[in-house]
Amino acid sequence: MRTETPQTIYLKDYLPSPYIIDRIDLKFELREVDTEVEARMVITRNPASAEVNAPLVLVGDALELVSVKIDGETLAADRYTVSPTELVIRDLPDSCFCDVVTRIQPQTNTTLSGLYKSNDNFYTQCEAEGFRRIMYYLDRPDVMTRFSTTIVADKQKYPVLLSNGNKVGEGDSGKGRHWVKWVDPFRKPAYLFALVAGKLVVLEDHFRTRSGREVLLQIWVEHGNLDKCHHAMASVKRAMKWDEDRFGLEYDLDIYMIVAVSDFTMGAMENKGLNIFNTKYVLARPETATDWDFGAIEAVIGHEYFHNWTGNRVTCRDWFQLSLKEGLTVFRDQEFSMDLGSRAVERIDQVKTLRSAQFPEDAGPMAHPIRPTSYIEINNFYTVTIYEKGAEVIRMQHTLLGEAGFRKGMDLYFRRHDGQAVTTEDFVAAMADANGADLEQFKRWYDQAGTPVLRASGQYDAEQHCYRLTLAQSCPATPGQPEKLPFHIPVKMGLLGIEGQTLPLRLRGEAEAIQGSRVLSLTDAEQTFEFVDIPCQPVPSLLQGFSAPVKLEMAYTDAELAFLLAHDSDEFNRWDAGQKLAERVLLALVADAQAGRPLQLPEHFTSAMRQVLNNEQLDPALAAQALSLPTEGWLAEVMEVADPDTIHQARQFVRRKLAQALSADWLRHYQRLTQGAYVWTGDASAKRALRNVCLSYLCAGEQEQELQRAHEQFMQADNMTDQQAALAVLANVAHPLREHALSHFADQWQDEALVMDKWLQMQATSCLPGTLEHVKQLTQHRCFTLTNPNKVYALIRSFASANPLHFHAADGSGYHWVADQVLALDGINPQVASRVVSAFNRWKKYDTARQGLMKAELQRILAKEGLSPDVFEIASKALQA
Ligand code: B3K
Ligand code: ZN
Repeated sequence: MRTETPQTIYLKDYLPSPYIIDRIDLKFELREVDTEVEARMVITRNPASAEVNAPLVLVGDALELVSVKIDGETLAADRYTVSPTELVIRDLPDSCFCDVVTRIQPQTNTTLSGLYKSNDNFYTQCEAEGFRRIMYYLDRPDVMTRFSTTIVADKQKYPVLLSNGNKVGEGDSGKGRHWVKWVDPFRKPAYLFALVAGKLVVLEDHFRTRSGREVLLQIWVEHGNLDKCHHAMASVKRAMKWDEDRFGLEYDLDIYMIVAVSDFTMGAMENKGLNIFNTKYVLARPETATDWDFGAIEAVIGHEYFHNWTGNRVTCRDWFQLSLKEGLTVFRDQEFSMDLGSRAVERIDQVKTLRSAQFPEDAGPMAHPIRPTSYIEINNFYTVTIYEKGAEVIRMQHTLLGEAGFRKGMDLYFRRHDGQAVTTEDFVAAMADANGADLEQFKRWYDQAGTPVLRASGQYDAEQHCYRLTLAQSCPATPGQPEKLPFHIPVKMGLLGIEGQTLPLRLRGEAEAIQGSRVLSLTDAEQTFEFVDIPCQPVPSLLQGFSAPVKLEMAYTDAELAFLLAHDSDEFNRWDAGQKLAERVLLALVADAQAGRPLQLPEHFTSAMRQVLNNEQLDPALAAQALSLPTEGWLAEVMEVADPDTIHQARQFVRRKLAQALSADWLRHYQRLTQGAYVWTGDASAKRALRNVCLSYLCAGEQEQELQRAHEQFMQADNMTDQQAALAVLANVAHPLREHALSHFADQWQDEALVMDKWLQMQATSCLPGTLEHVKQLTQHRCFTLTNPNKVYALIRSFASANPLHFHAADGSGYHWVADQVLALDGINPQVASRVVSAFNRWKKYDTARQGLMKAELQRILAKEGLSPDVFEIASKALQA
């Protein structure tokens, strides 16, 4: 057992820092064994702090102090105390120079936080609290400082030396070393500091901002990757243009750099002027990256670029405000992708993520409001709740205020807070003040965790020709929040007439009807809305475009769902109606299988799917989404007690039956959707998506001829989208073609790390018997290493989080192996370990035998001597709940 329990940090304890750091001049001596970092800081008392005699407490993490001086004088030993985590200096003047030198070991830093090495180059990652692994500092986001950085290093080994801002000088330092100095003119918190040094090559381009500033764009990558940077570069330019057009926001430095690194815990990092990216979100060629990858790169490039205003120019006061920058920036990258692609299809993907990852988080032991009130390890709060639910909360404000109102709010937010570190309250205040809107009740979305349930019921009064829609809300208890107050929920809706036409909407008391959809504001626990002049019983289309992150419950008949799937003017709701229908069918089959009843696929479902498939007017991307069944993970979430074996059986049954019933249709469309050479356009990728859904159904019956077809596609594909789709099919069948394709793929792509990640992932998520043993063997494959997060995510986390059948094997073997990996990873990279251990969070969803097995593994993890606070927080909260 650990000896001391890690400390909890509370929002209510926030106090302004007693000191501020006006500027910091850093100098790095990068060396082969260790690195020396010198800092000259200008430190003054903070007039906003009430603590007048407080000592200066600079935080560190695993630091070794070499020297400390105040105003040029070496400090007497009684003026300070030092440990690897703290440097405390007493009796400071009101303003002083503080010179500190530390020694660090980037070469052995496997946490990938602070300064570390990857493939012989140096990189940094300072968010959230990595800067303290470099220098004793006021490492908190409300301390905003002007930085300069001098890097000194071996010229041969590290020809490229980068940091934030503009390069102001460079030269020779003798003995084969050279130096470069960078100055960042913008004040920033330390989490936005970055340094890169090494052998890299660059793709350059330019962007002229709308006010005429010429910006140099650079993408730095390791040798051999230059041909995979063009999509990323095009995405940067699209993002810069879009932010000007949609939000009037321009870039503010003369240079914008992106560096791609293969060892990186997250997706990317928005360091001022020097974004550092996981290679996964930069490198792409049609042969190595899928349509999904291309879209994700565009979105992440957009996301990091958009942070320059929402995050960097206006930053967070403290880490409880993380969603201030993340929710807002996700909303902005979502809108970017929607404006450039298909709004409905993008929205479907967003909601799939929300439902499959955020709803479970909100229903589990880690449930937290988008502005949490406490944490043990802030890195555990880079969650789907802070990010994706955070974006939904911004989206609801957009829905309530409209595009023009939202823009007014954004403009005011920047007018008031540019250059400041602020709170989510400040954001909502800007939105409300700019529009004269009352968002007081709305703010509960920031404070209350849990996914609200929205119950809807309708009643048609044929005599009065009116339709009464009753909406009721409730929200389940979450850890620390037994009771919830009603939320302000925007419910976008429409009513469909008998032919599927949208009916004009006039609420009783209103003078005029609204054509099409409207947004109802639900603020009470229950409210009834009465629509007049409704000629006949309508079918309501509720929560259009998923206007709020809630679970909608409405007693639709199967026929009504099929009707909405066929006719709803809101494309998102068409898809959603189809998913609801599929969910019902699947859950009924699970119940039948559990009771030992014979399984039968209802004809109405087959015919609804046939209609979707054969409706050539429909966007193929939308059809592909509508023809895909809810995942096993989602079905587990909606069951009272999840039964992974039966869920898998029922879902496979439906796939086989649809394969048979529509076999001629799948084939016809598969052939119809053949295309020429690969291009990444919305239209071409939509067709590929649908064609690959057809292939997957064609193979669901595992007939020789169809598997040969998949194999042929696998061998002939000129792009990774088609090759991977075919391999994903083959990876799930016990057939010699599987082995052939997997080994062919490994030979073909052995030198492409990102492609090998796909290879690992497809095997980790296979439903075939023996998958766990196979995954264990793959940990010995030469492409695999526990020190690279992408590899861990591809193999271990995919197994734990995306292979419910095998992770939840009734004998506990999946749990046991994953727990072993968590323990091994904890000593290497606690942030990665903590993401993997989260797979145990939903243990309460399962039967008592599985619950016992999962709890035992969590206890075994918690018993580890010296367990990281990261894993401790997740595992202990899981067991407490
Ligand atoms: N802000 C970074 C995340 C930093 C990760 C900290 N462990 C990525 C992003 O949201 O853009
Ligand atoms: Zn972000």
